Amino acid sequence: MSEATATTTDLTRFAAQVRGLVLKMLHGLGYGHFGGSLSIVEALAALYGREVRHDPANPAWDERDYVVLSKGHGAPALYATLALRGFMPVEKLFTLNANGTDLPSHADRNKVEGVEMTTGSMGQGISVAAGIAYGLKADGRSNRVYCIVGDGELNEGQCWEAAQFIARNNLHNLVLLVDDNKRQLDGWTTDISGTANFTGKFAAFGFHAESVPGQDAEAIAAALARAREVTDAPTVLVLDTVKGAGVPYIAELKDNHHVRLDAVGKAAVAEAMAQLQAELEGADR
Ligand SMILES: Cc1ncc(C[n+]2csc(CCOP(=O)(O)OP(=O)(O)O)c2C)c(N)n1
Ligand SMILES: [Mg+2]
Repeated sequence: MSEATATTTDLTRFAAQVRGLVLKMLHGLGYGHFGGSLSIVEALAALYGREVRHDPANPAWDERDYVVLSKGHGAPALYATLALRGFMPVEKLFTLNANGTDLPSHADRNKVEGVEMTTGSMGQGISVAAGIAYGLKADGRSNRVYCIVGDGELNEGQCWEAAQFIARNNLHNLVLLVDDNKRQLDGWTTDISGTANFTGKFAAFGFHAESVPGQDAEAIAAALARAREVTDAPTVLVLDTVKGAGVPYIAELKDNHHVRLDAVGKAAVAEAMAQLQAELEGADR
């Protein structure tokens, strides 16, 4: 099996490695987008561990699949995943946000190999993903496109314009993954934009819509495999996730979107890191 098609048999372990690196990066900095990085760890593990055709030695490979992280502030998790797949040395991760860094806090395609789209302005990535999928389909190519969008991000009208376009053109080569972590920058999504029911909304737009346990990498991988078989509609996977997943201290914070760690927070995150490390080492024995 070539690098390009290598898969990870143990997705749970892969996810734990990604989560551990995210924590190490943000703990070292003392601040960052903890909540929205931690909730997408399993989605990224399923994508890069099993589903996405990629070649770290040739990031621009013609046959690659495309991942667009529309919620660009989740970049630490994407960078960690790419590093573990070999797109960059793991040590480079710890330059996140440093002066002159090539790893800005939001995903940047001009600076990071493997990142397909520069994102951070909510709502734009999904439109770009639609365009990529449209072009690939028009050219009769088999590459697939995956787009991770936030539940709060779906407040943006642009997302629904893109959803109409995706359904109208039956872009079944595209899978949307909604990180339904119930929270956005300034509170609970239902308090801000009303009832969510994303599966119902996307189904009404013409999508094949599934609800998936979003902190279960195997379940996500299975749903992604099912999506390949759906050719009469694009697929959306609404991932039932927790903002700050894997770190109770972060998940329970009132404001966990962008967290600046105080002494208590530093200790709590350090404890979560130690626990993850022990689990990974225990699994090795
Ligand atoms: C167009 C635009 N408006 C506002 C913001 C500020 N902003 C950054 S993240 C965010 C909330 C995102 O919430 P969600 O999509 O639920 O992300 P997550 O829960 O994963 O952090 C907002 C409003 C932005 N980046 N872009
Ligand atoms: Mg959210």
